[in-house]
Amino acid sequence: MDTFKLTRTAATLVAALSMTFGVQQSSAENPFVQTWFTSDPAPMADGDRLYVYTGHDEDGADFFWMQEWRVYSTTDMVNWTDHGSPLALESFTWADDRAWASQTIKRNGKYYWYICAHSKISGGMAIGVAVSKTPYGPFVDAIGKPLYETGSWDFIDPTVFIDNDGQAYLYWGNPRLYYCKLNEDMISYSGEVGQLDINTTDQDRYTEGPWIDHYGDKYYMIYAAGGVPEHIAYSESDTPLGPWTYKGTIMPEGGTQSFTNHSGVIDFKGHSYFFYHTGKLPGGGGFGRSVAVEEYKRNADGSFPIINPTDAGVEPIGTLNPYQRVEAETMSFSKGLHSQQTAKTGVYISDTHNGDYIKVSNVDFGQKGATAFSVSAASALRGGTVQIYLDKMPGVRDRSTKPAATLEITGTGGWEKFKKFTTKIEEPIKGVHNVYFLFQGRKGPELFSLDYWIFK
Ligand code: FUB
Repeated sequence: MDTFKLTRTAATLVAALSMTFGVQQSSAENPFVQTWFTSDPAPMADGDRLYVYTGHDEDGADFFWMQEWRVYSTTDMVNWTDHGSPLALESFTWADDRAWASQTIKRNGKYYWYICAHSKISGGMAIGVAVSKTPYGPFVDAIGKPLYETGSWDFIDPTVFIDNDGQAYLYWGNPRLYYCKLNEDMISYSGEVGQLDINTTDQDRYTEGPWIDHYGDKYYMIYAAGGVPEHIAYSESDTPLGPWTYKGTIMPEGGTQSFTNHSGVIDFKGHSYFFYHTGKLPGGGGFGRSVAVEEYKRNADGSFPIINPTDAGVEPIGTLNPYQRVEAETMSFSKGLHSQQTAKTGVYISDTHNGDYIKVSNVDFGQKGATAFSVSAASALRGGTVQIYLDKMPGVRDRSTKPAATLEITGTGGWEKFKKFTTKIEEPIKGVHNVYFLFQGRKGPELFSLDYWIFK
């Protein structure tokens, strides 16, 4: 059995153990996506927005049987918009399984999404590349075949960067670290595929999930280390191809409830962020992972501090304008919901039941205040109500926390037959608030789908 298969066998054992002993679940805002299980986060800043490209762990999975990749974005680091899944195994005629870790980069106005998947051509894992004119797709296979494969199972987890001199590099691999030099077209490479020695001790050995980071005049290779359960470690070099000096741990093992970890770092609007994944959502674990983020401060010499997982996540770095259409799939937290997407509506929120809710943080209503609230909703049944709470949800048997407004949604004849519903707000909402939309109705059935909302 090769190292890859050994790694996976150990992973299955760890997962089984965590199921046996049970995992404590959190409902805080980190992980920052609650509508689906998401994994292997890869951040990319583009203008005013930070995008995160993720995998999608299947509900109830007993392995990484992943079929699509997903995209989320934010301008303020707490309210995340779900852009759905603009790339899936079906996007690649040669891929038939394991839509694993990926990363996207922009060059010459196009977005290149490097992925790995199981190849029906070679029978191993292969590196592929998709391209789009926007960061959220639609993405198409850029070359109609794998960018690199030999039939080896090693070829997973691509990471990409463009150096100051314009040379782009692609790295990948488990349990070895491979690289190639990409051509300027970003969809072909020149020269041989090489292997890098990351120079670690056995305890911290390179395992998978590389992330290349260029900071100052140093190159940092960040990776999942030590076999499963994984921690995140890094090595430093003066060149993109080494020699590498092992620098230590960034995120220690433990506290994530996931036996894998997979990281990506980025600077955005003057802050430094470390993305990783955990198994902390209800029903999650080693094969039901969720992307999370921590803010960190780099040491003066460019090295990383130790970063520990938190349930709180990061502070907002902006406010949300409620007087523009806000997609219902933009939120800082939600309970009980999923998102769907159709060609007509795009992404919308589904699976609302009595007691479910959406939280949107740091909403700035200004001093004039909001006097009306509208939502685009659809229901094949009888609908229900959306209650708006400011800064606090009512507790159990709490009669003193009153909604700022209640909007009734009636049946529209279909889960995707959207109609605009509006209600007045008696006392204008002013200032900056965390807004909760609480859904109420008959206990049991789904209530309604939500496309967008807006205050006036
Ligand atoms: O998500 C599937 C695999 O698990 C990734 O490719 C690895 O990095 C690990 O996170």
